[in-house]
Amino acid sequence: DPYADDPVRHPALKVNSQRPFNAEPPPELLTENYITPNPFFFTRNHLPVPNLDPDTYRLQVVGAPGGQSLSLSLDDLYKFPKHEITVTLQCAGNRRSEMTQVKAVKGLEWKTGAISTARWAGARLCDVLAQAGHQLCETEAHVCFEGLDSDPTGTAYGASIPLARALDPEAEVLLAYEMNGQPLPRDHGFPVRVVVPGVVGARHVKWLGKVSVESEESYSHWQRRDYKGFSPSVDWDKVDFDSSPSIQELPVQSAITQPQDGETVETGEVTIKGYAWSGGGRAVIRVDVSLDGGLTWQTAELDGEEQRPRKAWAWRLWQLQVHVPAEQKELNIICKAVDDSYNVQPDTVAPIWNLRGVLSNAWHRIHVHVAP
Ligand code: MTE
Ligand code: MO
Repeated sequence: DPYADDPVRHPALKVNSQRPFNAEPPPELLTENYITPNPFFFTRNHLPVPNLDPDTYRLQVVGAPGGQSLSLSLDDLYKFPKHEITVTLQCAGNRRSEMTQVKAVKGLEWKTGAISTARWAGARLCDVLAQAGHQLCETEAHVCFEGLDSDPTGTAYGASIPLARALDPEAEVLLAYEMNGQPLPRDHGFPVRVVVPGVVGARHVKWLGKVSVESEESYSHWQRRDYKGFSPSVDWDKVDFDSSPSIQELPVQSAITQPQDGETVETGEVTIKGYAWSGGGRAVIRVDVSLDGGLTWQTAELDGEEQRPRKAWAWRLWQLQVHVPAEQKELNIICKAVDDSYNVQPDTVAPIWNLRGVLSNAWHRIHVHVAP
């Protein structure tokens, strides 16, 4: 059993798949803290968790196609300036279960919890690439990442990002060795993972073994044959993965975490809570909440850290106190967020449905009963 050596996990996590391990925190835990405690951080593994020895760990860095490679130990990485930032990581499949309700899709049934936030610390990728003497100045260049997790045929997890993002110090791409002040937990990439702020989780390669500058995107299955968006009319018979770009920055997203769908609330003061986030460093500027299925809207209060312009890498938690009158029997609660490019979420799922169930960011709608 290649999974026999997987780490022990927190029992509060909602497990979507045991082997490989995929789990999300329940909604009430997800937004209890602005920074997600490590044991509750959602986990998305495609393969068994490798057990790596920090003393013999080496990161291979190749600065140019076919160029010489640098071999960095953990101590070598610690010598680069240590950079620490708060970043929200979201899987492209977050809220996939809502797409399934429209029509079946292929993928794990994530609810609203395939998203979490941590303080990440490590070396900036641009500093490491500078030391590796990256040379390629082509605009169509990519930085490819390879994990040390692999399937029985020896194929490793891999992904890539455009070189321009990797070299931009303002993009703050990290080779992270700390998560919330601790060494990375095994499930989250011990000893080193990539953190690409504002970009889909799939590019944040864990158990990082190799970084290389290439003229082509990663040839990994997960870069080329997965994590892409398609029209609702495309099905598995006619899908052409080469026709869509790989997902990088994610669209604006929000969800309600309290109360939960189907719950019964008391009349009087009710607190509605949730999260909102947008990709590419775009800040969330507003969250609108409706109690009547979208007829009228109120603006929620945004909590959490102030956002830096163009570097809003982390989510905002939000809440709204409402008064539910005694004669009310039910509430149809909706939330929708707006980012600082005035991007908004689509109102329904059907027009953004896609066969892989990615990019599910329609208005989040829940129905709650009011206690008589
Ligand atoms: N890196 C490796 N090596 N193997 C993986 O399976 N999964 C990716 C990414 N990095 C993965 C990986 C995906 S799809 C996501 S969403 C994030 O890791 C999840 O990171 P987390 O488990 O720390 O939340
Ligand atoms: Mo993912």
